[in-house]
Amino acid sequence: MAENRHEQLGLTDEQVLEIYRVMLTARKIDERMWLLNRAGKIPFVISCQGQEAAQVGAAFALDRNKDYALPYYRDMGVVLAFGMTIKELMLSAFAKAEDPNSGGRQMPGHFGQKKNRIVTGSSPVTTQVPHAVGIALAGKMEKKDFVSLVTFGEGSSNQGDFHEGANFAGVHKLPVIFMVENNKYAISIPVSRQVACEKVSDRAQGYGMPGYTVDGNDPLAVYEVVKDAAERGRNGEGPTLIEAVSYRLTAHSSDDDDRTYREKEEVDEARKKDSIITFGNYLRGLGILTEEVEKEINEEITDLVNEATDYAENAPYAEPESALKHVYKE
Ligand SMILES: Cc1ncc(C[n+]2csc(CCOP(=O)(O)OP(=O)(O)O)c2C)c(N)n1
Ligand SMILES: [Mg+2]
Repeated sequence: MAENRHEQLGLTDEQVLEIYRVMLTARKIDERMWLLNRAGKIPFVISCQGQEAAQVGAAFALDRNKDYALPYYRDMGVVLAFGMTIKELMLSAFAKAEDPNSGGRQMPGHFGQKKNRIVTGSSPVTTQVPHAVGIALAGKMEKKDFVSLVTFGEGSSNQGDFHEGANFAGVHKLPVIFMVENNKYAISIPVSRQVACEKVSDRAQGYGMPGYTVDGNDPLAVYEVVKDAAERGRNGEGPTLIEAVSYRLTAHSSDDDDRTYREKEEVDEARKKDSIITFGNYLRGLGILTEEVEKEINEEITDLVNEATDYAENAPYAEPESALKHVYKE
């Protein structure tokens, strides 16, 4: 038998299987979206592929009935874990009126859903960081004990918004978890051309908070460090910077051709560490993901994705007359 690593984190077999299910759901939705895009049915895809472990591991370490998520465009795993449904994600991909994120008005990946405390972001990267800090400040002032999780790419960690937000949160000891999803690229720019320090987490010291770099392909490693960060936040000990290192398995978006700036061999090598495979193997090794369970989960998710695709494709677009809704006072 393989070593059981989740028990010592206080996770049950059911919980780790659920983590895997959400990761696989994100992957399968994403794969479907690429097919729909290439078939000319949806305009744009920006993938989570390669980052599911970090996203779902982090979300499961939070109190998903209380904490706030300020995700970025790749965070399908985060928003699924926070309660957004497959159908809702598909409605967004098809830009239909019923899309809960924006009624089909925003580009896909601009996640926002008030009832699940998923806070909508803007297209300029990293603007969600000061928002997360503001939410944490409000929580502290109102003596509530929630934390806010804000995620962004390593490229985005070079934006002023990150540095301003991190500094303010450090000074005021706010319950914010800054999680950098380091997928090694910012569109065509490799990480070696983005940051001069060795690890993005090294930056934490400058803002008076602890910084950790963890394997972003391992949901348990991410879970552990986010769990600790949430506890620190709730205890009034302030923010934490976490860097989850993985690899972007797809092109930047459906409008990008990554063959122009990276070798196929590099991508193939990274695929060997794909968390869907490696975490699946961990669960198989412990007899949790048996052949029977795996077949059942796969069929279940495929059915749900099929259903969601059909529903969203046939759903109506917003009425043209509603174009100015939320723009001017009504
Ligand atoms: C302020 C700003 N500058 C540039 C862009 C264009 N842009 C969109 S995504 C992106 C790359 C971001 O890279 P990273 O933060 O590493 O996230 P990743 O896409 O790799 O997950 C850029 C430059 C933008 N949206 N906003
Ligand atoms: Mg990146």
